[in-house]
Amino acid sequence: MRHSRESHSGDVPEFLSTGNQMAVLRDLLGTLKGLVEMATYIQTVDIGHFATADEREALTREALTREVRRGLTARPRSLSPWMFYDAERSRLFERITTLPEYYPTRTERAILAGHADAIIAAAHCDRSLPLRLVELGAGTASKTRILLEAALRVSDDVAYVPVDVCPDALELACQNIASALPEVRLQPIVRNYVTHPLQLESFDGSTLALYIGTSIGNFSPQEAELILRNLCSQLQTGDALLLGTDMVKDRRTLLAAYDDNDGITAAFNLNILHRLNRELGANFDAACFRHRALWNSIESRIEMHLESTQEQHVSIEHVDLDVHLTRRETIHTENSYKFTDQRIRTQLEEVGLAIRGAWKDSRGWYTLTLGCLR
Ligand code: AVI
Repeated sequence: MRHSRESHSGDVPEFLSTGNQMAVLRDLLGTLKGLVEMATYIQTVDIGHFATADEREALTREALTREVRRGLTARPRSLSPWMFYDAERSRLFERITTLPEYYPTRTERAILAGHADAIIAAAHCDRSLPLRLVELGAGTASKTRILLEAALRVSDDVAYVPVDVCPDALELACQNIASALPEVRLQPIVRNYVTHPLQLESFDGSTLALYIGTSIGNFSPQEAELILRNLCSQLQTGDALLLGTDMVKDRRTLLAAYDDNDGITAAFNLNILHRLNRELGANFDAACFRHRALWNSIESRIEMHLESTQEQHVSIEHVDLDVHLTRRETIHTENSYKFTDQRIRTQLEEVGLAIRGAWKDSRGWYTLTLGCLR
């Protein structure tokens, strides 16, 4: 099946109707130089000089080309998952979040529902000040609404700054919040916060940054540190970060969450191949690959791979690359790190955050931790 062209890294929301479009454009096209470069996921993509949609699309394709060349010529082979988020992958992820096996989303939602007032009270000590919630990777913001409702119970001046690479998701998030909570001021930012560190406008009040949904788990400890460091550089002393983390637990539960019976996670993983076919002229036959999820207890992470079910040659026309895969050879496509209390503490303390509170579900499967900038 051929998918329509989707929004992805580098796209500008020409249609973004909510919030300040000029601010969004400035943010996206502004200071995009001097970017971080990290071993696996994060690459430099400078879109500062490119104003038109065509130029931005060409640049995104160039980044994809570079990543595919790097990842598919390396041993073991790998592809960075953040490069491949498009509307179809986001749609499949939304389905994953409703699966019986995938507990993180509903567990986090239940913790928020039970403790939103306590979280807001801990983050927003001076109630006379305006409160701003800034969310990295906001998606559709369905869980954030719970926190915004709690914020409105203690303050009548609440702003919400959702940040996401996908304009479609951001538009939906803003529509959802605008219709449910019209009092909240919306300031959406389209940005790939992985490649382009966030730049927030100065704010006369307290800021609560949200990095929930265990998104941090998709990055190595070093990458996670850099993302949190960049985020904290935009906060003032006393501002807070709420971090959502999935905890280490029994192997069976973890594996089931990443290899569900309905094959939705498999489709989410295989979607990478469809995107390479569509955008880079590759000829992957998805039927010749199978989804594999494994628990790496040494690294404390679930790994997702695509395993070649037969010896095969694949050509990727626009990358000018032929790949020979042996039977059982794998392409490593995602990591999802699982946390311990100690690891959360280290991750927060190394970027200058002191833990002010932590909330868990009754099984201890998931933790929301509030860190305050010292
Ligand atoms: C987006 N991220 C937090 C998900 C996770 O659990 O690591 C991505 C995912 N991959 C497969 N299932 C869900």
